[in-house]
Amino acid sequence: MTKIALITGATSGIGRATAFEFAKNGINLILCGRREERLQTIKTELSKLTQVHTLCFDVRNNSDVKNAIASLPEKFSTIDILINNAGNAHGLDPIQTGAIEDWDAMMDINVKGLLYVSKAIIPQMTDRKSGHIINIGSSAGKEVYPNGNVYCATKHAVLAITEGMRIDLNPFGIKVGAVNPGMVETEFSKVRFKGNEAANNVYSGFEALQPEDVAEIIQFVISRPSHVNIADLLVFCTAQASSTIVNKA
Ligand code: NDP
Ligand code: 8X3
Repeated sequence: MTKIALITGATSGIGRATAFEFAKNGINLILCGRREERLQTIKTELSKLTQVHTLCFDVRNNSDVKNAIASLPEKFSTIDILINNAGNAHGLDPIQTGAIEDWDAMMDINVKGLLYVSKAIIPQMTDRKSGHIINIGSSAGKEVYPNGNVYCATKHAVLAITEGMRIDLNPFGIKVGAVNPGMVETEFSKVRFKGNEAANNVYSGFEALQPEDVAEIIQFVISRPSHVNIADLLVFCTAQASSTIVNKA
């Protein structure tokens, strides 16, 4: 049976690469993001390989999330795989000078947005007693690094939510797991540094993970036999040993 995956944050980086990887593997796609034009471009490209539906909404707005999921046409309404990927870091400042707007954005998108999307989709999974949820955490959810404070807190929360979901959804046979990458070369740093110069240096001097590397791992995770659930996976590029140790040339 052809599966349907809903991917949040599919307009860029890891989410976009996952959409391409899933399409190659014949999975039908519901692609989400705020940038409608990008969604349409990706839909045009991937429609050659699989069936694609797009949903344009901000994960921060719970009623928009609910309306978007409720609007799905019949043939896309059964979601087998949920990839909770939408998220970003906003700022890299010590706690004493961090901006409230950055903290709000990270909490609202990375934590509350993930919960809103999950809440809109989980009931159909519990009804069917099947489904697979993958939350994109981060190495920042495993350790805290200088100036990472609130971003790290949101990713620690993603890991706690993942464990909570896995426990509560266990009686329903629903798989839940987290994929936690280290540094991946995407638009992540452009968002974190708001387009400032600092964003240009983040991935220089070493070979960072590419979004396609993470997408292949996600494809591996979702393609395990039904009795196998990869609960928690940490992946670094070879040059990275921890959040603060990167072997740069
Ligand atoms: P990108 O900036 O390339 O992509 C982020 C995606 O999230 C975009 O598609 C964006 O879409 C979407 N998004 C952001 N805010 C919202 C919102 N309010 N509502 C809906 N969608 C939103 O970054 P990455 O691909 O790197 O990040 C994806 C995930 O991976 C994030 O959760 C990030 O924390 C995590 N991660 C990233 C790492 C890295 O080093 N890059 C490492 C570890 C984890 P749009 O703007 O169109 O809404
Ligand atoms: C993204 C990786 O090291 O910038 O989650 O926090 S890091």
